[in-house]
Amino acid sequence: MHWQTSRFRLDLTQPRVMGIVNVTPDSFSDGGRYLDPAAARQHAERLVDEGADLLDIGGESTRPGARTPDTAEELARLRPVLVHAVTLGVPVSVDTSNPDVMREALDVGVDIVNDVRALQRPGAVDVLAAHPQAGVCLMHMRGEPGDMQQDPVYADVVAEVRDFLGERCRVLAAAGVAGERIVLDPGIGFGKTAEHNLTLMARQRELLALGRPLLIGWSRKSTLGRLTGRPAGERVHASVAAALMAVERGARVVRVHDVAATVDAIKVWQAARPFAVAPTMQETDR
Ligand code: HH2
Repeated sequence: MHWQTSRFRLDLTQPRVMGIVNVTPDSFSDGGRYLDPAAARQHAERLVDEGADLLDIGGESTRPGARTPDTAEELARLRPVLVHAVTLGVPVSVDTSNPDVMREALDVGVDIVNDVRALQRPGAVDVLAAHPQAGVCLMHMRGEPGDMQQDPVYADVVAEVRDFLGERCRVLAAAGVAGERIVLDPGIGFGKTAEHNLTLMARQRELLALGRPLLIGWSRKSTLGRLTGRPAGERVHASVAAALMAVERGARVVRVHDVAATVDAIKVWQAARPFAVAPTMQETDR
């Protein structure tokens, strides 16, 4: 199992950690912290040092009610950070729904387009189809950030997410985008109540029937706040627990803010799998 991207063919036989860099004034958990390009570049380097296998860089917050920046504004935020990130030796994705931003990002060497709107904006599929092998993450969202949390209703959230993602895969296949370039994401928190999100976790394995790797983003999300009673900045433990559960249920990429903690947790998980090679102990095992 692998993910074909512009510069890297990413082996997904082991779970991968995607570190988040939000170059935004208004992201829900770290808005404004990395709006300055120097701070964002430094943060990207730190995440790679902490063991991130990929970086996801976004210039638009998708939190409920956030304002959508125009193309010039989004690119002004992203460009200096992307140009640096592609020198760090890991695949870089751009978190955008804007086809003009996707094109520019791919031109500066970005490997993956991560689109919470699953390439539904006019022209977005064409950008990916025109590129020989850029990777793409297609995410499910019900509605738009402005209204998505206004009482979302599903007959069967897992079936609806699965059908939507399957349909988007067919659209991309028809446009000539090879399946090996595509990863799928149920979109935790995007037009979903806490119950919907937890149902997606409980029945996550059903999404594996789509035949493509799953990427999941639970990091610091409000369902974890509801479960723990903690604000976004204090959800690291809950986020690690959710990421590990997602991995256990077949996710191949987890999108996280707290890279070091997640990397440690996945190391423990990997070492304890029945088929893992036992690590050699250098000192007395305690
Ligand atoms: N979540 C967020 C943004 N982009 N992309 C994918 N594929 N999956 C996700 O779950 C996902 C995503 C929201 O998190 P964050 O980037 O921290 O916040 P904001 O959108 O406010 O910048």
